[in-house]
Amino acid sequence: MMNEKMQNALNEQINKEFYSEFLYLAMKAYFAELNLQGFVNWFDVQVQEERAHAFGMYDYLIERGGKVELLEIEKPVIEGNTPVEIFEHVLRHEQYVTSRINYLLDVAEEVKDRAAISFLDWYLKEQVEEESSVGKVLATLKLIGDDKNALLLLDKDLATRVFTAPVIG
Ligand code: OFO
Repeated sequence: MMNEKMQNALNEQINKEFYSEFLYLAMKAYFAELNLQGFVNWFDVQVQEERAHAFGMYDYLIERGGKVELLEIEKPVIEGNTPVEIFEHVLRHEQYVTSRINYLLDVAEEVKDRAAISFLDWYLKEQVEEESSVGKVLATLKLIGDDKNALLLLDKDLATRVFTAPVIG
């Protein structure tokens, strides 16, 4: 039986991962309107990753004999009107998610759930990668400024991103 506080925290995080999927779906549509297909692809990969993160926790709860409780997913709100502002929002969002994974680890430590600590370590490493990859795109966008040709080059680069189903845990 899983500790109730741990179980609740995991259910809340499942919800946050699905919210992330929704947020990135909304951002994908923003870039589709601009016809920046490489950015569309980048967000499409991001969407699939978030779904995989949610399902990773969902499967884990079931595996541990816990109770999955699916919570209402909020309407996503994009902060910003330019690619730079949107990637600033993505970075803020990922930093927030990192803080939530740290909170989950705090709970796991508090209730002495070593199995959960080991499971959540994967998410912590994933967040380091997420923040880093988002930070790189943001830094490039800032360098690009108003240069449309450079933006199209970045778009071409982002078109090469491929989703690989993660092996979680
Ligand atoms: Fe699930 O890592 Fe982004 O939010």
